[in-house]
Amino acid sequence: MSPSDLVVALERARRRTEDLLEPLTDEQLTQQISRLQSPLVWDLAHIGHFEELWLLRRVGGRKAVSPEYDELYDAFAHARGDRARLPILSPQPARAYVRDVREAVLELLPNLSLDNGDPLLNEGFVVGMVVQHELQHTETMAQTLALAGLARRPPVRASVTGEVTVPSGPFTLGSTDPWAYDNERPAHDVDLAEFRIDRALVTNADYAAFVDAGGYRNRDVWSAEGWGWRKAEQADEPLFWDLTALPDAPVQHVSFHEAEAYAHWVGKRLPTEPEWEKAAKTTAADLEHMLGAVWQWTSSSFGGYPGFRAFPYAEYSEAFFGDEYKVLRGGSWFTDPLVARPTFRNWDLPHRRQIFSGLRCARDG
Ligand code: AVJ
Ligand code: FE
Repeated sequence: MSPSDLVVALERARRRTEDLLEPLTDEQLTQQISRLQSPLVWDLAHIGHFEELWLLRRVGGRKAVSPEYDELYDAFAHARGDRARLPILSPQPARAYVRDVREAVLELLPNLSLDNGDPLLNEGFVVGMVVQHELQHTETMAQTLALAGLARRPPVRASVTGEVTVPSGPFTLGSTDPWAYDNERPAHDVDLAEFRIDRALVTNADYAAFVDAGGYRNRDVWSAEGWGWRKAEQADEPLFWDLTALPDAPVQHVSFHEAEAYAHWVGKRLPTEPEWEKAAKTTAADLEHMLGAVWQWTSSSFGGYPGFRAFPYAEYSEAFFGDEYKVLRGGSWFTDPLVARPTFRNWDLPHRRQIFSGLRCARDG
């Protein structure tokens, strides 16, 4: 990674942010579109604040631009649904802030030594982290736009059927990529029993058969927690379920509970995280849309690999370890290819479905 590669990556992420926000009015940027999401202008300034914090302050030794931003743009300090009421920057000053931070970063970058033994700088890790953070927030903002009825997705279509058998045996779970997150490390060998995994994602037509067959009233295919969610939410179809949607496009905006119930209904199950990654690494040629179509729910809770060490901060991954969060794999149609890698681990609460989430079924071999 040379400094100019880092500049290219930073600029690509910024282009995606600008392309997404450019057509929006100040009203759309500042309003609380949903309690589930931040106002878009919060995400924007938070992107700048994260960049300021890690690149200008931690690496560059600069003083804070404005000390109150540390609390205003701390994702743990206020729930998403409360952020519109905070004294956050309005669109014009937010744009100016992120632009000024970036300008200072571009001045700083050529003077950085990327192999001085500091793990934060090794291979440009911290710049990669800032780039990925921005790209992840652009997807969060795209979810907000989906809730506002403003997100369109390109028509990805399933074109294969059947399953692939993944033979038993060891494979390497995790990543040695210098830009991988702490939760992808350390890479380690895992031995799995034989399993089968569907070559295609579950489509709208597949899922419509489940809805039409009364799947949402069929207690037997839901977990206890899933059934409780379904009743409380009065869910009877996916979020934004659109009967005019392409029947052979992957279903999206399903919760973990819905994904699990669907898989049970067809006599299958969700893949575990290691199964998903082994399929992606060893049989990808036989599988369609492993990356970049819809996030795929796995049956696994989010946790650290053996020997996990939080780096460079515990609030990225470790704060979310435990039974509460389920892991999604593969990236969505919106996810930048830098993030949608076979080892990347996303996670969310099992009832969330404003995310671009679908599923692929698996079963024992
Ligand atoms: C990995 C998508 C769950 O949005 O909470 C953004 C990514 N971390 N800023 C999230 C993240 C810090 C994270 N997810
Ligand atoms: Fe963030």
